[in-house]
Amino acid sequence: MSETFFIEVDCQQKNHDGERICGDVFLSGKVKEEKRIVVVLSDGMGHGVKASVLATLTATMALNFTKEHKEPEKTAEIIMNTLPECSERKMNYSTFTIIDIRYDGNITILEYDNPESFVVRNREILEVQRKLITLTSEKNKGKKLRVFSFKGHKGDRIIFTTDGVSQSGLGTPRYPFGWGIDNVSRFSIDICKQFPQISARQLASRIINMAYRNDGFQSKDDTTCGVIYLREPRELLVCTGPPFEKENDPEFAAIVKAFVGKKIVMLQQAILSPAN
Ligand SMILES: [Mn+2]
Repeated sequence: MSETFFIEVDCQQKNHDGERICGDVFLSGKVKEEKRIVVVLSDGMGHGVKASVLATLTATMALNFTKEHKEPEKTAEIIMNTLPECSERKMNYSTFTIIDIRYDGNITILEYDNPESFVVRNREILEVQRKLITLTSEKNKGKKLRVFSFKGHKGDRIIFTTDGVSQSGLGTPRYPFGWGIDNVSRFSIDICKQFPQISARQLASRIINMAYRNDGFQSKDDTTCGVIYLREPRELLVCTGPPFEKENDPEFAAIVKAFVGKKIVMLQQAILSPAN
């Protein structure tokens, strides 16, 4: 039986110092009929408008191809063939992370050149087996995609960033080689221990703010953190409408009473057994 959870998706960003536009692009989309959510993060090379255009192109293609179930290799090839290539370094102008979440908890993550994403489960980093896909077409020969799948559980948090986060603080005495994704994972675990119910948005904000601090409050790159939190669904009861038929009022009141009563019981249980 699959657990029921709500998929909370959020993303926080800081632009490269002095830029008014972000060169990292985050997109997400629902495929309601298939019970899926696809989330994409792309980092366009450089910063400012040019980076933003490249990343928007990449993210849009990645999102739409993934929605349509195109194979990862094909998606990657099309993106790489569409985008211009840096003439000196023979590198593509943008990177991407694609996360495909099914409501039943089956999650697949595909990465190209972005820092490795990670999953926090029960205050630990979930161990995953990454598979390397090497592209074979003449133009993109040797380029590597990383892919892994896992079954998500209630409480899991998937955290993914651009290199603006992992390389924050680069060259400072504290982090001569940058903050590093291991430190980002440790930091995330600490935050989740401190605030077991922290929302996707708040966790992403804390990570971004720390990266910003590492960079001395002048971001050296566009900095993005996305968080997907498989959380306990929250129930909401909306009561509205004019009282047309008085004789139905007690029934209406009973629904509200039952709902509120259930909430109080749940609240008591939560107080008696705080989440560990
Ligand atoms: Mn970057």
